[in-house]
Amino acid sequence: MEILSQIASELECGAHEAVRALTQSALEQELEAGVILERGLLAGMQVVGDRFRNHEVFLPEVLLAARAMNAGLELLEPHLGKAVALSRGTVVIGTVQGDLHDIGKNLVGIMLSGAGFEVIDLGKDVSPETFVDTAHETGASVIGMSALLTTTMPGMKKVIALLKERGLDSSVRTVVGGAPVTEEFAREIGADSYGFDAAHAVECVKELVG
Ligand code: B1M
Repeated sequence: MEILSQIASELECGAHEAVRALTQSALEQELEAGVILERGLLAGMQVVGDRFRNHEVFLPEVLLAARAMNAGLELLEPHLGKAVALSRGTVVIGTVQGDLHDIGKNLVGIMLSGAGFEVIDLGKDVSPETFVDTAHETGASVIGMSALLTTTMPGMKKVIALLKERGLDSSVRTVVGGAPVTEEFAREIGADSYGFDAAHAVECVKELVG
């Protein structure tokens, strides 16, 4: 669809106002929020990621693309997932220490809220202590961790170790995800579950709170 490729190409240029306006028009044309996300915003971000890897664009362009992505996401948020009246439980989410990527984590939060979970979003660059203390203090039953860098993935293992050390690992379960994270890595570090995308993360959390 024309408008979806326009969203993708404006996002590639980092034109956040155009992305916001086009996302609004797409919603007014009654396109599904999930389709606008996948074939518009995420398609554009994929191109930016590939160009960044090939050194065709640099950090400033990626930052502008991320700002444009967030402008579109803000409008999609109320439409992603059906809001459920009853709270299914509390989930603490965040991006692990040293890691500033938060777009995927934000999506996970939006989807979890849409599915009826109470979400406590700790943001990015979150220390193991903050994850564990917050889960303990709020009575959360799940911690969801995101990592986008191979160098920050070990932060997930530290959170799981700290939960064990404090005897909380049976009451607070863990879900991990993010582009470099694999099911095998999740198993290796003793995570309870691995979500390959935001929608799957919701399924994982539902299973864990059972
Ligand atoms: Co950076 N970056 N970045 N970056 N960045 C990547 C991740 C990279 C793959 C780019 C590349 O080389 N092609 C590369 C990592 C290489 C590696 O580690 N192997 C990289 C690098 C190297 C860096 C810097 C080190 C660059 C530098 O400074 N030289 C630096 C690090 C800063 C830091 O964190 N300390 C850096 C900085 C940045 C920006 C700040 C400019 C910006 C982030 C802005 C922001 O998030 N607010 C940025 C961006 C935007 C990217 C790319 C282009 C896009 C990431 C993104 O948002 N994707 C990325 C390339 C790429 O991934 N193609 C790249 C869209 C998002 C929806 O996908 O987060 O994967 P994602 O989430 C997915 C799934 O992974 C999953 O669900 C989502 C889909 O539904 N998921 C979960 C995510 N979390 C989950 C949690 C779950 C379950 C599923 O359970 C809890």
